Amino acid sequence: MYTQAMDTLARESGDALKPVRSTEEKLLEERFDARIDAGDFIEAKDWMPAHYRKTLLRQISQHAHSEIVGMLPEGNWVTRAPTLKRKLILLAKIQDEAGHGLYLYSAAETLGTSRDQMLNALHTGKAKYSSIFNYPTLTWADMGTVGWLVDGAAIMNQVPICRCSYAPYARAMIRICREESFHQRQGFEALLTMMQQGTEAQRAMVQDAVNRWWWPCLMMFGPPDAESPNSAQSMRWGIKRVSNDELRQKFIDATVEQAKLLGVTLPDPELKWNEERQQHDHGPIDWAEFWAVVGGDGPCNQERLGARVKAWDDGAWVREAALAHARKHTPQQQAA
Ligand code: BYC
Repeated sequence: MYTQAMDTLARESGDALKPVRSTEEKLLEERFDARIDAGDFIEAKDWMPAHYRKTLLRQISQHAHSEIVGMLPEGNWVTRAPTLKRKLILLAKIQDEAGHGLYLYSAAETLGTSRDQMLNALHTGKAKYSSIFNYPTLTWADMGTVGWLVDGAAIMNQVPICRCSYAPYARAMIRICREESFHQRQGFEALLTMMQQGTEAQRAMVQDAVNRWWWPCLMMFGPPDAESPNSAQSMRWGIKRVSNDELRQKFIDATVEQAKLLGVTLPDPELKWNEERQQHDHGPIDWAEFWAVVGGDGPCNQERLGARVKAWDDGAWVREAALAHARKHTPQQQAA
């Protein structure tokens, strides 16, 4: 609908700018809200408010960027996996993540922004990706811990997105979540092997990895609800179904039990069961650290972005060759 492009701003009394909406647009918005309230899914060609489109594009493209940046800390360990079996599992997981990036970029493209534009935003530091991938993977136990905790947190956050009101995103998430489940289980199993069959040094390596990843994993769910600028509107539109704090709490409650099975300690002396709330209490999260990492000041931000930009530059010849091949096969070329 042409009205989607009519994002005109009119100067009202004073200096405040307010969008002018036609009667038709107001009607469209009412119908859209009614569809959301009825639990309908929105498809790419349906009318949607400009802000809904923008919010989705922001979240889906950030999610896609997280998948492909998330390949880097693991790629670091492919040549050092301890056995052939572990190497194959790790390679499969990393390939899955490339696939997740592709599904998500495709879902975002349905909203009218090209992949090149999204990647440009990533490479120039304008777009965000998950804070978690700005931490280093120092030992082999980090691979198991990333699978167990990082993918575990990702599943907790992503399962509700399978019911996101924007259908192309929801469809992509169903497949992604199935694969994430394998990722989490392989991580847990790798750690269990080290804890039950490993040496004292290997068990200490697992505990050290858990100590380093626990708090950054809790930050993955985003800022507390009261300080989350996007949550209220995203929940209203059914983009987010469960709040940042609720998901974080569910993750903590589930992980405490798994940690007992593994025989590791979670590095929070204040972590304890609260009978009244029927949930675990936990110690304070260092939000200053979170915002520093999100703002570009984490331990590996520069390295991660540098690696992505290099991969893009190194791949220029592939893109050029693919374009040349496509041009050769266009009907005009064939007719000539
Ligand atoms: N890191 O208002 P809020 C994976 C930003 S992939 C960086 O609560 P929202 C995996 C947020 O963007 C993991 N930035 O935002 C892959 C916002 O800034 P802008 C990625 C963060 O969007 C490979 C500001 O803080 N998962 O798991 O309502 C291997 C205020 O936050 C973070 C997804 O992307 C963060 N952790 O909620 C293994 C899932 N948190 O954009 C694993 C989809 C917040 O206004 N995304 N910010 O400048 C979401 O569910 C939501 O976007 C979030 C944030 C819960 C992450």
